[in-house]
Amino acid sequence: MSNVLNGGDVLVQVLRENGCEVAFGIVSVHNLPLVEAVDRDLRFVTVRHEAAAVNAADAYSRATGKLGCAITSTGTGAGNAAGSMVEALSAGSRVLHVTGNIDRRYLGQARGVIHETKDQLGMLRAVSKQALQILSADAAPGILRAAAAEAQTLPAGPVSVEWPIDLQYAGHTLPATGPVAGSELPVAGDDEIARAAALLGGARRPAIWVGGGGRGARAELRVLAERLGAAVFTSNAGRGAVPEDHDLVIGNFAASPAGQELLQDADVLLSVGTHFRSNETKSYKLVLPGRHVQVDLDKAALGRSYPVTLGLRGEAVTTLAALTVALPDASATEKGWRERVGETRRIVREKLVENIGQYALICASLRDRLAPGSPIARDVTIPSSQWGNRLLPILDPRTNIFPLGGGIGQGLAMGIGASLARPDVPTLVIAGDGGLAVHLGELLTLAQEQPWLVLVVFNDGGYGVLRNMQDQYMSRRSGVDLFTPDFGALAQAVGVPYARVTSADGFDAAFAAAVAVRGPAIVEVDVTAVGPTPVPFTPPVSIPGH
Ligand SMILES: Cc1ncc(C[n+]2csc(CCOP(=O)(O)OP(=O)(O)O)c2C)c(N)n1
Ligand SMILES: [Mg+2]
Repeated sequence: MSNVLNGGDVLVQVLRENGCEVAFGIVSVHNLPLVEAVDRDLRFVTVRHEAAAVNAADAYSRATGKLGCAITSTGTGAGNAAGSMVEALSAGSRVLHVTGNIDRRYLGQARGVIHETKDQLGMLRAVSKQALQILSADAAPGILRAAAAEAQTLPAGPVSVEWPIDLQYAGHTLPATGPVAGSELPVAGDDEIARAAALLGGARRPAIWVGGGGRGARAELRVLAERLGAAVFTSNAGRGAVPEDHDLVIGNFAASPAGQELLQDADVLLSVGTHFRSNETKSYKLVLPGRHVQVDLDKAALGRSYPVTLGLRGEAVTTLAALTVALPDASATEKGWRERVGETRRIVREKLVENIGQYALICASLRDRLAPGSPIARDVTIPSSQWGNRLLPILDPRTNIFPLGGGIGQGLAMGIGASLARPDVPTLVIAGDGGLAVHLGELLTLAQEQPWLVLVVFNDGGYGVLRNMQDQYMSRRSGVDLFTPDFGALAQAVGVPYARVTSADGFDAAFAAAVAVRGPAIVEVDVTAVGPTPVPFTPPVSIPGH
């Protein structure tokens, strides 16, 4: 059975096959048929910058585990998407990025066709898992399906497709089937599993470190951690893989003093799907236990940042399930280790609460007023880096939405994408005044789409984290003080309810009222009025001489 369709209809079909119901983008002469078809048959969300389209598609994907889709124009439009493609690539997000291209007959001639770019495919290749080119109507369905499949094949990542505009208008025949996401994932051998199980099963003080690659193995991680009585550390990306209200979860606290101590005292570490990224390992100086079993899909990751006793190449779910089955019946775990883990879990949190003073009230209010399944999108601002990325409990990995690559300005669009995927619960966005300003235009998207989303802006009149670094390490401040808008007037201009908070005590009532709006709302926290945290936050990067 086949039908004659234009390119937009084909894209809709491929999105449907992948359970994707929303695409984000900006309409252009170079994507008109795509936008028209998506808007007609699915949902097209007009963002105000192409970077936001990719961020929203990325978070839609993180919040659901499904494919997210961004549609951009040729040249500048595709280029605008690049920074957010870098983020989607860092995070391994399942994003299909479809962009225009000039008419096929003019390709590669540099004759100055509107939107023409020197090497668009090269640019896309540099920021995506894969970049593909459609060069005929016959090839389009196969290429789109292959792109969607590649984006979702583990290790997942964003895939770009460039599509000449004349071909988007052409008639297409859609074959009944096409490529599907790869299911043939590497599986560790029985011997290796047996050796790893013996190492883990013999551990007196076991620990597990979960990265983003372990997010999908929730049940398996929990069973394994409970069987072993293992301390569960996570990277920022691995947060919530075991819910952070679980007794064994230390969480993203490995670099804290008590976290480090526990990790050093552990005798066997099982790490799962992690880069051991610099920010979480004190730039690789964090000491790990002497015996280390590492599980990763990517062979190159095994032993890359830390030596391994045993590296298992395999996908997390199947490998962890096999490991659990192969564990010896009797537990070797030292008496008292579970209690020590519980104690450390308590200490690292208490210590952080001390360091942030009254901001702990804000943190507690956020968790109390949200649903367990509420997406929690965090831009790169002090409240995220200092406590949102650690203390604010993540109960479900799909709610853990943050720019892994550390780029500011992506939080609001991520929140919008996540909230459209989860309209049943309130979404939180934490942003600073600086990060919000990067894509202030997305306030208009927020006003237009009306998702149930509370944007909490921490306003300190500048790039606070860099200001803290300059105060600590440099002789003067530079480039950190910002003109900030009157957020109340701004909220009024876009018709979004707004409240300003000047004390930590006053936050809960304002936030509760904002959540009760069941639509977009903004809460501004006047950081200058609330006051500084007892311990100022500086990021974990090294400065020569310090
Ligand atoms: C795309 C990008 N540009 C620049 C930076 C450097 N940077 C990191 S945090 C930050 C300040 C963010 O300011 P704000 O959102 O107000 O948060 P605050 O630090 O004040 O809490 C900057 C400029 C970055 N991380 N990403
Ligand atoms: Mg700021």
